[in-house]
Amino acid sequence: MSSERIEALLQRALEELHAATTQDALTEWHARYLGRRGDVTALLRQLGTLPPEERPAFGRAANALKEELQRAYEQREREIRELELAARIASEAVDVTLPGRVPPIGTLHPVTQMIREVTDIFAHLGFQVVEGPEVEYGYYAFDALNIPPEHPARDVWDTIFIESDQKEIVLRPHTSPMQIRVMQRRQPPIRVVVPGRCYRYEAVDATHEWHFHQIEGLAVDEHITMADLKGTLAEFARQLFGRERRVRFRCDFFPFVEPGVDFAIDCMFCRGEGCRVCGNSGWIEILGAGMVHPQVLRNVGYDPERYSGWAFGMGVERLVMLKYGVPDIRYFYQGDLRFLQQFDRIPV
Ligand code: FA5
Repeated sequence: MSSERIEALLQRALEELHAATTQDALTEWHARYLGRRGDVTALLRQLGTLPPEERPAFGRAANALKEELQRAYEQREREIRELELAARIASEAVDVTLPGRVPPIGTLHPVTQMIREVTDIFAHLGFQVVEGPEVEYGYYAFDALNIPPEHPARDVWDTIFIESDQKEIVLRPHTSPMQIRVMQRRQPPIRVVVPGRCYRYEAVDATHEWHFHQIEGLAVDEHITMADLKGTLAEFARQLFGRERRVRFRCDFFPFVEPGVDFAIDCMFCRGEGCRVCGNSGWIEILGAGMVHPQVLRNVGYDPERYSGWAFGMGVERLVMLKYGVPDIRYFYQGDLRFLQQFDRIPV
């Protein structure tokens, strides 16, 4: 074989080596030229077939070719490794200047927000927040509250009964049973508010749910009067609905208070002139309240000659509806995020 052909093989191999741009192409190239069946290996094998006088020169040339290609191969391998690394770094690059994706974290339910707002107001007026059972004995839900078994007022609560045979067990229809539980456990002075779920066997409509929330209030001490009730509720209403609110107390009946009242504020939508929200009366009823009935005090072992007190109970959904103009109570429990996300002031 002439030195021209060795030179031609060298040129061809080097050209193809530079055309290889991946590890795979490089491996293929190596097999083609330097592998066991490669062109250079085949060249070296021809050595034995040459006349002895040509062998040394040919051997030197072929070995030089092999060494040069081996060097070029190693060099190209380094280049390709660097190229591939650079491409990977470019494709996996993270642009740290891009704005982050904020995960949706949800918000507190409007009823939870309102419970916190109301209990905060009362906490600042010196009331403690307590909670009680949703599954309740009939004794606490009715009897101890001066509602005897056959009293027609018992129907008023449209109660869901869990057991009615021996010991009456109900889903509490109001938070008032907690008046009894708190007074049984403690001695006056008592100032508590009790937020919680209530249940009634109710035909559901725009203002009535079968499951809703109330906040009960109870203050018992010596010399507690109706004036304390009026002052406390007026201050509460003004903190929640605005300092300019006017308030109204009218007679009402609940078996566990005497006298009983309903408490209303002037309508904040029409400023008392009369509109759809207040039914053209100019007033919006917020809650029921009254002086704790002497019989209820006796039922928990308090002396009504010494202690007096007042209590109130308000519907939480009703407060949210008033404050934010929600037209239908059913929105609260349908889980529609489009509704709930409007109350995103306080993240969880
Ligand atoms: C009571 O439940 C009395 N326990 C309140 C009370 C406590 C009076 C202490 C005196 C002393 P009433 O049934 O009116 O009262 O319910 C009070 C509030 O709960 C209502 O004004 C209303 O806002 C809310 N409420 C009652 N039923 C429903 C219902 N089905 N869906 C939504 N809210 C309701």
